[in-house]
Formats: sequence, C-alpha cells, structure tokens
Amino acid sequence: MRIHSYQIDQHNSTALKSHESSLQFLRDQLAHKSIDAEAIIERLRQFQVAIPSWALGAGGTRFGRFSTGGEPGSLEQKLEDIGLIHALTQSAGAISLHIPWDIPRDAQAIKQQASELGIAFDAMNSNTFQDQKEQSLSYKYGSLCHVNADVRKQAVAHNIEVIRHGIELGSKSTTVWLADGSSFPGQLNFRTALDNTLRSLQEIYAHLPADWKIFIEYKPYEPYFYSTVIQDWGTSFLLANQLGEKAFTLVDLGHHLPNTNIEQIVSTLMYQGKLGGFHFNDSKYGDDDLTVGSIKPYQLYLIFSELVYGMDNNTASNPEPAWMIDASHNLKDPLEDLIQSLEAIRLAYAQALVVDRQGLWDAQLNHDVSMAQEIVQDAFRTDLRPLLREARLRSGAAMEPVRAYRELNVRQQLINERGTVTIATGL
Ligand code: PSV
Ligand code: MN
Repeated sequence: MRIHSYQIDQHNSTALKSHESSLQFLRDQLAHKSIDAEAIIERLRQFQVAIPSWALGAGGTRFGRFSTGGEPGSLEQKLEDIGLIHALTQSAGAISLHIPWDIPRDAQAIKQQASELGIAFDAMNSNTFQDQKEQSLSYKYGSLCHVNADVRKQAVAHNIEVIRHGIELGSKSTTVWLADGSSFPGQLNFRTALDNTLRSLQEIYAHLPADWKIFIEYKPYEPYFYSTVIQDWGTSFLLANQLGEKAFTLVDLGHHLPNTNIEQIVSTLMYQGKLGGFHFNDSKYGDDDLTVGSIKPYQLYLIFSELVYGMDNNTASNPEPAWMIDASHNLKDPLEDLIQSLEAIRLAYAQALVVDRQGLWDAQLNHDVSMAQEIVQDAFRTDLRPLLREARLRSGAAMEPVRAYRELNVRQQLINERGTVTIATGL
C-alpha cells in the first residue's frame, strides 16, 4: 500500500481553517515572549526519528501475544510500513535494523526501495541475546562476557557481520545491547565479565570503519535479574571512553530503575560529548516499552530540555544523537502507536525549544527557585501542537496523522493485502 499526496491534501483541507486561527493565536503568544515560531517550525521539520525494524508487528509478553493482522512478513513490507508512517508524518525518515531478524537478501534492492520512500538506514543492531538455528555455541550464559573464549569469538564475529551488512546499506553506526548478566549471586565473576566484555568490544571496535560510531546500551536488569554486565550509564561511559572517540553511550528511556533522574544523565553525557544514541519509549515500572509520552510526558519534556541545551551548546565532538523509538505494541495497532510516539517526541522537543533560557539562567544565578519553576513549567504548559501541525503541513504530511490513518483505512488495507495471520520478526 502507498499513500498519495492528493490523499494527504484532501485530509488537510478539512482541518485548515481551524488550524490557521489556532496557529495565529500561538504565534502571537510566542511573539509576546520574543520567541520566533518560524525557527521552531523549521527545526521540527528537520527532526527525524528512526523506526526499528522489530516494532512494526505486535509485540507480546512472556504470557502471550495477540496479532494485529496485516503485519509485515518481510523486510520489504516493514519498509513499506515505515513508508506509510513517513508519508503521514514526514518525521520517520529512517529505519534501524536488527540482525539476524532482518538480514537483507538483496541489499541493493532494499536500498533502492528505502530511497524511493525517503528512508535512510540508521544504526544497525546486533543480537547475541538469542541463539539462532545455525549457531554452534549458545549464549545462555552470556556472549561478549562469556568465560569461554570461543563463545566470545562467535559473538564478536556476529557483530562484525552486522557492521558488514550496515556498510552495504549505507548505515554509519551500530548499537550493542547485551543481555549478559546473572540471575543469582555468585553466578558470575563481575570483574572478569566486565573485562571480557571490554576486550570483545575492542575487537569489534577495530573493525569499525573510520566514519562509523558504536553505541553501547546499558540496562539494569532483564532478562537476568541479579546483575547485568553493562548495568548503567557509568559502565557504558567507562567502556566508551576505553574504546575511543568513535564509541558512545546509548540511553534507552526504559533502562533505568524507578525515579532515576534521566535528564541529569543526559546532561552529564552531553557535557562529555559521549551521548551517541537515544531510544524512546515510556514506562510505569520497568522496561515496559509503552508509547512515548503516554505515562510521563513531563519527564520526557525535562529530558528534552537537557537534550536541546546539550545540542545548542554543542562542540564538534558532541554530535546530535541518533534518535530511535524502541517500543513494543501489545494492545494498539503498531503503526498508530508509532505515530503517537512520534507526536509525543516532537511535542516535547518543541516545548524544550521554547524554554526561556536567559530567564532561567538569571533565575539560577539569583537563586530564584520559584521563578525557575515558573519558567520551566510555562514552556510545558503552552499548547504547541499548532506548530507541529504547521511543520507537517509544510512538509506535505497529514495535520492529524492518526485521524488520516483511520480515514484511509490503512490497517484494513494491509490485512486485505497480507492476511490476518502474518507475524513480523522480532521479539
Ligand atoms: C533491550 O531491551 C533493547 O532496548 C535493545 O535496544 C534491543 O536491541 C531492543 O530492546 C530490542 O530487543
Ligand atoms: Mn533499546
């Protein structure tokens, strides 16, 4: 299925009048605060977030999985789905591939399809947390950290293979997330496990092309419950520093213990030029992989405020992070869920862009705690959605993408084309 621009135009024409008046109202509000709405609209238009190849089908829990119907059964169909999201939002212009779930059979053909849809190849992802059929040694007791050198070698070789696939597609980065850890005290020698991991990563790093980056993702627990080798940002940061200037930490919002101050972690990593990648999702308790902004939108905004501060106070060695949605869709239509996530990300970004930075700095210098709070909350409480709509309108996207998705009957058409029992690869 393809969405055509005349269908988008038709959708937009119905909402245009009320949009124009709400945009004008907001423009005036912002002008009163000396904020240039145009500059924000432009930054929103540029902001693209990668969609992971494993998030286009129904996810599941360890208790069950309920199919959505019309799920993509191949990499080509996954690209088609991202093409639909991108046509509706013009903000999902990249895909992040997980290997071996999505090995391209014909890299050139996949590249061609992606470029026709306006989709770039973002970070690659390796998988040494599952055993594959043809694999000789098991990752049951770890991969890059394993006590057996042959298992480590196999896991290193897989990561090098992932980089090779990425080179073919034009990607420029790879993400390493390890399940490696233990479920019981005494199971693992912490120091040896970390040392083995560092040495394995060094071997992978040696195969990284000059213009590539490697992102090291941390997670405090799950799938194992007592320890994780790369448990927190500090451990990831340590490894990234040991590896070199092409290595960075990746923050996944779901990979923190409850109430962790993630915005402060972001600030510290950006200060050191070591925030390389970012995975968006939302959660109530653990790595719940829920729709971005569905549970803690204020926290998302506070995080974005630090991201924007970090990007605007950038140095050459502190690049803009690679953005990706890393969520799982158990109840909602995955495509609707992803569109909602994109909307929440862009809204938080817009809110962070209207923070009165000078006023905040003055309040901080004067220890004016109440005024600092007023300024921070004012940006969050201003309804900036007309800016998002305007950015979409100018980019040729739908002003109300979820509504357009329903008007165009996308899911039913996908079911008609692909059937009800297809299953997408992934978790
Ligand atoms: C692990 O929880 C994670 O966040 C990593 O990014 C994986 O690659 C992804 O989810 C998919 O399993
Ligand atoms: Mn992740």
